Formats: sequence, C-alpha cells, structure tokens
Amino acid sequence: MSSVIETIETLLVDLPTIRPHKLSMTTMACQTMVIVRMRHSDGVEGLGEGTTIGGLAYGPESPESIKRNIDTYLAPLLIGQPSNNINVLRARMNHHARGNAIAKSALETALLDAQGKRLGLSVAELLGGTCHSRLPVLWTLASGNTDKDIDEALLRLEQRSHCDFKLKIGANPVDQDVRHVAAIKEALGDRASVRVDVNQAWDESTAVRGIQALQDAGIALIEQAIPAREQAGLIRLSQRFEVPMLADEAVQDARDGLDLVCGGFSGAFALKIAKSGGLQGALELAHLAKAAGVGLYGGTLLEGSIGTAASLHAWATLPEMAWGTEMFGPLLLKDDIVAEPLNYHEFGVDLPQGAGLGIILDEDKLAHYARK
Ligand code: MUC
Ligand code: MG
Repeated sequence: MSSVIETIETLLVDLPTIRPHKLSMTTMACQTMVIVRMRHSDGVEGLGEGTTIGGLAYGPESPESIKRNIDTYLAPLLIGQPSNNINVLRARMNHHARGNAIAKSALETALLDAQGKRLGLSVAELLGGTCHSRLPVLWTLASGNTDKDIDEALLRLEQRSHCDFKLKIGANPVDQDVRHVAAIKEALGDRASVRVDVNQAWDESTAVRGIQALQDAGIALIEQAIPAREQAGLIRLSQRFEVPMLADEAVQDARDGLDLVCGGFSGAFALKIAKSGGLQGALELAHLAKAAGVGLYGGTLLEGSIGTAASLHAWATLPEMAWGTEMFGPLLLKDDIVAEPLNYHEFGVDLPQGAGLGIILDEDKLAHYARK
C-alpha cells in the first residue's frame, strides 16, 4: 500500500539576528520562520519552511497567517492524500486556495523532502539532477551605518566568505543613500561587486536621479527601485540605463516574468521559492527567463537553513545563474535549529548532501526557539 500524508505540524520559530538588519520598510532584530513537519504513513517525515520579512512589512503573508492558513485550509487538502504525486498535490492546493505562495512553498518543500528520503535521492536529483555542487553567495550590508558596513564588508572579504555585496537602501533621502553607497563602493574598489536593493521605495523620477548617480559610482545592479506593480516603469528604467535592473517584488512567478519580457524588460530576475509557491514555480520562472535572455539571481526572503537548503537544491539544477545567489539567511541568525549547519566557505556554500534536503533537525534547539 503506498504512503499517505498523515499529519502536518506547523511551528513558529523566532531566532534573533546577529545585528539589526535595516531595509527600506522595516528593521529586523529577529527572524520568524514557520517550520513544517509533515509525517507520512510510511514513517517518513518531510521538513519545510515558510518565511517572510518583518511581519506584514514585506508582503501580504505574515508568519502567523502562513501558519494559520496551512493549519486551517492547506493541510486539510493534503492529509489522507497519496504522498508521492507532488504535481497532483500542487495542483490541488492551487485549485482550492488562491495566493499564499509562502505557505504553499513550505508545503511543497516538505513533500519534496519526504519523497527524496523515500527514494534515497536529493531534492535536486528529484528535480532532474545537479549542475552545481556549490553556489556563490553574496552578503547584504544593512546595518544602517556606512562605517560599520565598510568594516563588515572588509571582514567578509578577508575571511573569504563573500566578495559580492548588496546594500539595502531606500529608508533615507535619495542623496543620503547615494553618498552611503558611493562611500562603500569607493572603500571596496575593484575587490568587490556592489549592488543595491531599494525594495520599492522610490517613485520613477526619484529612481531616474538615484540610478544615474549609482551608475556613475560603479554600482553593478539595481534591485527593485520602484513599486512592484509599476511594471511599465521598471521596463522604462531597464531600457534607459546601462546598469541592469533586477526585478524582485515585481516578478513573483512565470506569469509576471512573461509580462515583463513581453513589455520589453531586459536585465535580471530574482528567483525566490517563497514568491513562486515553491521550487517548481521558481524553476518555471527560471526557464522562462532563460528563453527570454534575462539573467538569473538566486534570491532569499532571509530563510533559515531549511528554506535556504530547499532553494539551493532548486538553483543547483540550473546550468547558469548570471548574478549568483544571496542564500546567506542562516548566517544572519545567531543560532540554528538544524544539527549540521550549511557549509559556507570560499565565497560560497555547498549543496547539502544526503536524501531529501539533506537537513536534520536539532530537536532541542527547535523546542527552545519554538513559540509557546
Ligand atoms: C529582498 O528584497 O531581496 C534579501 C536579502 C535581504 O537582506 O533581504 C532580502 C529581501
Ligand atoms: Mg529584493
């Protein structure tokens, strides 16, 4: 008799960050992850993670809504169903529940982890196989202070942990932000590529002024300068400047990618399993981008080790990611809930080995950080 899904447990887990992480819309001192434990009748457990940034500050799903909507609506769609046809279960969730991409991503991750453990294959192997066993990882500078950011970048370079840096801007007036970025780029020189993420904070005319100054300062990539819904504006910016635009909040899934490409967008797309409802949705966007000549970037919603491992398995199946990845989420947290943390070294991270995600929980740590 084939296995069925028996129980789905969701836990809110709060982990402190190593320093305040300042974005245009919020400053984080703690990251809250929704951890999914999906138990199957054959004794296999699948792990998943659904994580966002700053409660409701980043997007329409909060940690509490992810947990509640899994418990109330999505888990009942899966419990009692055969474990191993993930495509059918994805379609079932999408048919009966709109939106909630982060919650669906956590569940799809748990299904893939369980299926991999069942078959003795890694998640990347389930997705067709790995093109890479390690991936480059950038670091995000977001302390809110120019000198601290420079010190942090120099230390990361010296430790050979990161050589690409993304600066979070948009919380301050544009001229102040431009001075901050230019000072960091000047301090790092040619040793590092410096990019910025505005997280939707500018209107289009502010963006034209800001991007011109950032281009002149040698910034390599401009992420989501204007609001997500202003796709026409993002297309205009991509056509106006030499420095490439990276679409993040504007491109949730393949459908958004298609609209941008058909409208004349050029540049790059940030892939995130959380935006696209899971690994397969993110890969659908990646394949569309490849066909359209748009570059790829492996993005994060600052997930912990489980969500980061899931993303790495997806990105490892892609032959090329022109802009590398930012899968540094676990390094921003003071502690971890997994027995063996991901192996970060030499400006990148190794794809975890073993069946499924290749991740084992540390039960004591999980119990310690789980919200009571
Ligand atoms: C985002 O918008 O890209 C990625 C790195 C970081 O610090 O925040 C995230 C979200
Ligand atoms: Mg972004």
